Amino acid sequence: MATKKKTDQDLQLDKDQLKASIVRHLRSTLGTSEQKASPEAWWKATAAAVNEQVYERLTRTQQTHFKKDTRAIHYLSAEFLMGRLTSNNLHNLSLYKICEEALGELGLELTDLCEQEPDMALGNGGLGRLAACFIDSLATLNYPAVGYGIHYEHGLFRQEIQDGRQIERPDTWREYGNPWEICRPESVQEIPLYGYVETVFGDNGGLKKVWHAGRKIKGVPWDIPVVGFGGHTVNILRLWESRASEFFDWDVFNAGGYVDSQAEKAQAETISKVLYPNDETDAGKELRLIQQYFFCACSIKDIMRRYKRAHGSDFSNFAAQIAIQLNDTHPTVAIPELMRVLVDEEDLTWEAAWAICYRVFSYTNHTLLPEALEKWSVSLFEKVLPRHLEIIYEINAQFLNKLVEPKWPGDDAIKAKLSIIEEGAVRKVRMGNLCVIGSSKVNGVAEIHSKLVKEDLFPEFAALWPEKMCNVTNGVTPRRWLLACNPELAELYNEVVGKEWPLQLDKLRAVTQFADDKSFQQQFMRIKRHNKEKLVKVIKAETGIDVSAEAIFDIQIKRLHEYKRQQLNLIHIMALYRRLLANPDYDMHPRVFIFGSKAAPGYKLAKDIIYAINKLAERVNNDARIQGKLKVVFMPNYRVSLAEKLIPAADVSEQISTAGYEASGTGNMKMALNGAITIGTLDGANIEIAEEAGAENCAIFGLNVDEVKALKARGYNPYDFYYANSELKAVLDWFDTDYFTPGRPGELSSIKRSLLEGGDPYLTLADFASYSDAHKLIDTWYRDPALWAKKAIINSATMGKFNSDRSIQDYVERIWNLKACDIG
Ligand code: 73E
Repeated sequence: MATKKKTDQDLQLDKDQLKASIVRHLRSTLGTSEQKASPEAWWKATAAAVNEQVYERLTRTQQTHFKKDTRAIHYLSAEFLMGRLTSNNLHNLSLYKICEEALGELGLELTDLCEQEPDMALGNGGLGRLAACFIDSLATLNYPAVGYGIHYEHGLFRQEIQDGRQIERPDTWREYGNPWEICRPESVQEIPLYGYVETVFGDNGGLKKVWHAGRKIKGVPWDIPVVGFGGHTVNILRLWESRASEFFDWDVFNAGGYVDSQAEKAQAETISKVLYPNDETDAGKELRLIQQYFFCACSIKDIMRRYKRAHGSDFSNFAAQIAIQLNDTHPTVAIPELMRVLVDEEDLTWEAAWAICYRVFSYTNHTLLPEALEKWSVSLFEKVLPRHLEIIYEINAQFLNKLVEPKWPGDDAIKAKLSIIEEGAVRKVRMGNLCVIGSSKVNGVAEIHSKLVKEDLFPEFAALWPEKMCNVTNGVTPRRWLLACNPELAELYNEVVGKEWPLQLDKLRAVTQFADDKSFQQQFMRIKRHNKEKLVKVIKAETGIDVSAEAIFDIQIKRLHEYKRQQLNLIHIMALYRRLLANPDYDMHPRVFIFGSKAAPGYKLAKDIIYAINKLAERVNNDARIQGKLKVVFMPNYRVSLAEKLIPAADVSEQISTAGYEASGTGNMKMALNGAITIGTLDGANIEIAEEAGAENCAIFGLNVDEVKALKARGYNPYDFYYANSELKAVLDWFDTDYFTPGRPGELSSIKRSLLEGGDPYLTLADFASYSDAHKLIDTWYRDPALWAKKAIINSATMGKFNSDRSIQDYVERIWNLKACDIG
């Protein structure tokens, strides 16, 4: 029976309906009552009520996409750092206000209920959060899209700080069930692993490869609905959970001996058990390769199934219907997997399959750091994915013979460099090269980064395919990173420029005309002050530290890595402390330095830096001599939901990476959008932020990319800077004393060692003096409230470019060639 399609209007709830629905779900879904329900039950009942709306719109979206047979983008990413979804879904469905009222009538605070939700921390940092912003924008712009990833049972570890040191505890985001995910047993997939390849005669008399898997793993999909702003399109994020398969090939497996079936099950489930906590480093572990293959193979099967439902086995439309974006090299194995499926299972010729394959895939590079560029040993590949290795060899042979040899005849050095296989004592598969060869487009994530990808990382590939390389500057969703996290500023903007800015962030530029307006400045700074006061309470609750909202809130929040240079911030704070001790009247506006950062568990120096920050904090915060002019706060367990509290309260945004190392950064965009002034190097998106806001509204310091290269080429000697700057020398020597670790001298020495004997690979000492000057400038600016307000306003109002909707629109035009699909 045909039912009349509901319009958005038909679906829209009023307060009383929502309230009734929440209470109904409290009773019938949560099995409790208003009298005894816990805050958690209330949160889940609210989510269930919201889900009624979500599911209606999800079904409508899926039916429309199917009926219109739309081309879709499939965003493959090993990480999606979603954070919390309740407030976001309410905002995107225009239900936030009425939900607040409905709960208010029930005697509850919506913001309190939102605090019940654990973060979905299925990512390490910027790369995972970018994927989350992108799927928000795709749904918002009504593009047919599916996010594909891994349903980690444990996301990024929870960080505790004990005696100043980081302790890792397991993350348990779904221990008691998560209301935003739906299990889809009807779409389970089975994935082969290990085994061997046999060559047989095919039906047409030709030779054919058959992969006899050593074992099979079940992939169970969990769907998280992704509600676009305005609630028209609801796409899905599909995350694969691994389970033991009922199927078991005893013939093959018995050859290797008996294995206890329980152990078998545990092994299968290990695959999606935990997120590797390494940001910007290659784990190089067998399980990681299996994780990557597992989610890629499940996703390719899922894409195939959906394509064949509409087109059968006619693959002539495949590349027109399907676009796949590889979020860094982590999903690269999807390329040989699609080749395998097309050639071995669908019987296409190699040439036909390849013509489809490279048109389907595109690759985003996120980093130039050598330690992050993935390489898998050939022997591991051969063991886990024997057929894929053969396919990679064939792709490589064709590439070298048909493209490299004609362009550089007889040049073996270039062949060795461009080959997918790295020769040496341990032969390796270079996933970056495979990505470039197997993709129609390759993009970097900020102008400067894309230039370096082209000129330094892949220059020969760029010479072969000049059209392939492009840039898409990152962005962030203004719904989460302004509308939801900074409601007072959002309201002020609504009044001044109207309510379109969450979709058209460029509209905020009109606010610049009030940058000099006294009364607007006061309103703007009153909001900042209020956000800081709220953060003061959070800091007290989380760390016990008292800070004053009078002070400048100077924030560095990001993963801990030497190239991001938290150590530069640290030594500068120590320098300020020394100045204050030497001269109690040292003239500076009170400053609170706030850090939030997780270190990879095996990254010793990063953990030492966290320890040093905490030890410095203990000493400084309890030193009456400096009269509260300096405070240092390390906020434990930095995560998306904490970022939402820190960012609206930031006066100063620390973006101090060594130029050339931070591909883009996205925290820099979020803080500027919320009215913070950037102190930063000319690196990544900082360059474009300074272009938009005006260099005079940022505190830019340090060596630029060319100067970094030149200094390294000349031969950088950190001792030159150590001996030339007595303050710097004194600060570094402080690390060897027990001033911050009473009775335990040397506990912080590793930091000094890395900066001197270690050669200071990230040029911390070279940039110190310039960084210190930039901080002095910040201090003078802040002491002129009108000047500061003006700069803060201009920063916030000029961040329109960094809307992730703009990034997605760039991807659509430069790479994906997609059409928006009207659902209404
Ligand atoms: O500059 C950031 C960038 O803003 C970059 O470091 C980060 O990606 C962000 C989004 O484009 C990034 N993460 C990783 N590589 N680049 C990475 C590498 C291996 C594992 C996990 C993350």
